Formats: sequence, C-alpha cells, structure tokens
Amino acid sequence: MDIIKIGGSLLTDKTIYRKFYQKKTSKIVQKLSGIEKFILVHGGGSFGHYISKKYGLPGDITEERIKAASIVKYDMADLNQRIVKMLNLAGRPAMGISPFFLDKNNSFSYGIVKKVLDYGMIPVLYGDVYLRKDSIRILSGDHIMSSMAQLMKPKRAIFLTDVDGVFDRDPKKYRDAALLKKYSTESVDFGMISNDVTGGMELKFRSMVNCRNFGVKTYLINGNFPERIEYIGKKEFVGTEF
Ligand code: ATP
Ligand code: IP8
Repeated sequence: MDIIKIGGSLLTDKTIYRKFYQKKTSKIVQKLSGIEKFILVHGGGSFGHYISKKYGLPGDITEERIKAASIVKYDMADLNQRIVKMLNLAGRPAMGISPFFLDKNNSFSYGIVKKVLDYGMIPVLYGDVYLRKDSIRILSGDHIMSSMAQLMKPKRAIFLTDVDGVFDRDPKKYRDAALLKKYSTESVDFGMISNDVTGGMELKFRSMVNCRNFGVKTYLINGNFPERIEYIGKKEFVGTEF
C-alpha cells in the first residue's frame, strides 16, 4: 500500500482564492486511479491557506477567527469532494475524511481510515481546521502523511508538488538551484514562506524525513508529470528520494 499527497500548489493557484486547476487535478487523479491500494491526502492551496492567512488562522479564539474557520472548513470540504468525485468517476470508490472530526482528547484518532480501506475504498484525507480548548488550529496534509507513515506502515510515501523535488534552494527564485536526487544530510534553504500558513516546503521536508525515519521509502515528485510515479526505483526517475 502507498500513501500519496497531492500538494495544494498542484490543485490550485495559491495566489487566487479558490482558483481550482480542474484539468491538472483530473490528470493526476486519473494516473493515481491505476494504483492498486493507496491512501490519498491532499493539501489546501488557495481553498485552505488564503482565508486562513487573511484572518490570522491558526490562533486564539476570536469572533473573526471563528467566522474564518467556518469558511475554511467549508472550502476544504468542497475541494475534497471534487477529488472524491473524480476518483469515483474513475471507478475507484473513495471516501472523504476530515481530521476535524478525528480530534479526540488532544490527539487524532485515525481508526476510520483502516475501516474505509478494509471496505476497498480509497480514504481521501486532507489538511483542515480543528478546534482545541483555547485555540483554532490547522492540521497540515504533510503532518497527516507522517502520521499515516507511522500508523499504516505503507510501502511508499509519495509527495506530489509543483517543482521537480527538493533543491538546495527555492528553484522558483533561483534558476541555478540544484536538485537533490537522494537526500541524506545536505543543507537546504527554504526562503520566505508566502500564501501558506502551515510551513510550506520546510514542513513538507520535515514530514518527508519523518516518513523515512518510520522506515517508509519516501519520494517528492513533480505532479505536473504524474507519469514520473512509474519511474520510482528506475534510472529514469526524476525527483528526490529520501
Ligand atoms: P500545500 O501546502 O498547499 O499543500 P504544496 O504541498 O504543493 O502546497 P508548497 O507548500 O506550496 O507545496 O511548497 C512547494 C513550493 O516550495 C514550491 O513551489 C517551491 O517554490 C517552494 N520551495 C521553497 N524552497 C524550496 C526548496 N529548497 N526546494 C524545492 N521547493 C522549494
Ligand atoms: O496545505 C493545510 O494543509 P496543507 C490546510 O497540506 C489548510 O498544509 C486548511 C490551510
């Protein structure tokens, strides 16, 4: 079994509120639908990060943040259902699962994911808001990936985003940035984070290291070329292996 995350930068234009990349998402989902057994996780893109950033989520409880949390919760469910629908249309019954409802006694309880898998369905988890005693918080899809790596013991953890892999510095800002084909201990620069409230590539990077430390082979691949998933383990592979 694999665990796969589609990054919000592939699903949406992160600079424009709720701008969904229908065609690109459909191409990725189509490719993934050929994989035998997997748990899908997706990020927020401009369905999650835009309003969160504008109204200061995560943070202490205020009237403004409560309103924002309700909007973000709705928008993320909307994004999730678009992906679930695409999987269903591709002949793979899928079930959207928000971590909002899995937060019990200050930790997330993921038992339902196993149940959905046992029914032969694809669990589709996603980054979302959740409520703690004194604050409104956001759980990142990258964090869910490391929890899945720990709990479900998958064969592979595959992270899809909009660049070719981990570079020594942000490839969108530096044209001479070098792709790290196999990450060991090299130092990596992540620069300033914009349009993202959960930590951008730096959090993803830490989650990927965690997945690897849980004994799961972990890869970062450019989802604009979903066929690259097939090249994992082959010499044609383009991406970063952890
Ligand atoms: P989301 O968090 O919405 O799910 P995502 O998972 O697709 O989105 P981002 O958090 O947007 O991913 O991170 C991807 C971005 O990280 C790339 O577009 C790239 O510009 C940026 N980045 C910064 N530093 C690096 C680096 N050293 N190597 C690779 N990408 C980097
Ligand atoms: O994009 C965050 O998930 P991520 C989701 O995987 C929200 O970090 C609600 C911003």
